Amino acid sequence: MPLNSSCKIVLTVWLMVFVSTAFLSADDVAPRAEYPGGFTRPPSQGKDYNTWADAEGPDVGVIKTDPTRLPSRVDNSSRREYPPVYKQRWGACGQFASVASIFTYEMNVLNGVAADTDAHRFPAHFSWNMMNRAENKGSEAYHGWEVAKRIGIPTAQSYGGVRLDKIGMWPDGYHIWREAMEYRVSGYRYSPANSVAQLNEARGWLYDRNRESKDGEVCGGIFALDGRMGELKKVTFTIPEGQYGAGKDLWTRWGPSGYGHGITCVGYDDQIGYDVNGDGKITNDLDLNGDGRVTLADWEKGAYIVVNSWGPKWSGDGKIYLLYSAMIDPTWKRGNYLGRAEVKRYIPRHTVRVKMSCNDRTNLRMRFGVSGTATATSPEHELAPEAFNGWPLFGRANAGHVPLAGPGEEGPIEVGIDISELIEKLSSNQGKKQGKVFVRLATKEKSSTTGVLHECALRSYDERGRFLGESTLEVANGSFGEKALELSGSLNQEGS
Ligand SMILES: [Ca+2]
Ligand SMILES: [Ca+2]
Repeated sequence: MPLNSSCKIVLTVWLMVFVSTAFLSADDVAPRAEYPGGFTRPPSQGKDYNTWADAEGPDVGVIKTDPTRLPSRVDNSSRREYPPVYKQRWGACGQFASVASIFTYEMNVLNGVAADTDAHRFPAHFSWNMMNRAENKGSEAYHGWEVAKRIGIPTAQSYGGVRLDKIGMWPDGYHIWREAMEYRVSGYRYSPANSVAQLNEARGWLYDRNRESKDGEVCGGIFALDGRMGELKKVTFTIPEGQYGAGKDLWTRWGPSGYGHGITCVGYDDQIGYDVNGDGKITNDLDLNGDGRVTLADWEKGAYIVVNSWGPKWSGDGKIYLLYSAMIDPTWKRGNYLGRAEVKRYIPRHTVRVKMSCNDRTNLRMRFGVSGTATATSPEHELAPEAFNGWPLFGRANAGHVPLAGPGEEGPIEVGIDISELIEKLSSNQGKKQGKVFVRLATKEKSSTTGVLHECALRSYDERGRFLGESTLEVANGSFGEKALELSGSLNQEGS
């Protein structure tokens, strides 16, 4: 197709701006963050919600890097920080990708440890049970990353494994919730991989996070992606004998039908290819889709390395190649994007230890408040933790209309809630926070939900996370329901 004059002008401008970047052409769209739909962030937060706002690393496309530095192959699943290939239980693929694989890998990179023990692995089911309505429901990667932002994720060691045997269970034990607070996501981002420039940014993230580190060892990041899995046999091929990667399986495109499946992109290999159009050659310079241009969509060579949570024996080793060109699929928009997460460690300074029961955890309404005045009768600042207010962040997804502990589990559990953010609003006197703390337990209006508070205590920690002390609030008979239960006490903890 001949270029018309306006295209020629655009082409000239592109060449002027990117003349030093060999890969870019008129068809290339620069790397950028994007929010293509409700699967990339919680719709309740509106279109201005910046999922990368609290991250420290540079945003997608901010740093211009030289793609010629990139090696032809990167496989981060062979690094010690990466956990084993898991076999998922129930429809928790989104959390096996976003938390059990990606969060685990990133946290181990941050901490400099190997994923060789449950103490350095993170469960798929903790975050899943925050949003699956206590049923076998699917999840998005962002659900896990938002749980990790707002609560944290406990290790598989304290949680009782990467997966549990029953859907919808919440952990019983303050120490599990307290541990979770330390392991957090600071930000997450989706970006398209539909042009060569975007592909190079993605390859750069997988190789060295586009930091172009000059000091020896580099360590790349990994991605969540959402594949369409129907009629997979039609798009799965084994690389023939005599070719690079012979015997390995490859997806030439997403399945022609079906629904989304959360999987993990751990690397790439530029040499892997497949003769998609059957002309006897593996090419990147022929127009295979007949649109008159040669773009990434036409490439037969170059593939992502994908880990699937269908077990270590699936496709030989639990992994498969996915052609770069497969990510350009107008019939499967979800499959056009890669999601990354940045993690951080965090030390809470003030928490609440609560032992309680409630016969419908989604109808629970728990609020904490503080006032700087010891004689105050109402709080100046308040905090309503998502998990104990029915997860308004997740819209229709929630933890289910089941008891606090899980389906059929009427008894109390002990949980921990971080209220550092609230206490930090109070002024200090000689390093000690002073004021009054309020606790309000209620239930959703017009519901018949009831609960019983057994124990409620404020805890404080020093800047290294060492326990300083606990002060107990008087609970009285602890019952709440149509009538709210309100407690208060002065903030007079040791060291607080
Ligand atoms: Ca070919
Ligand atoms: Ca083409």
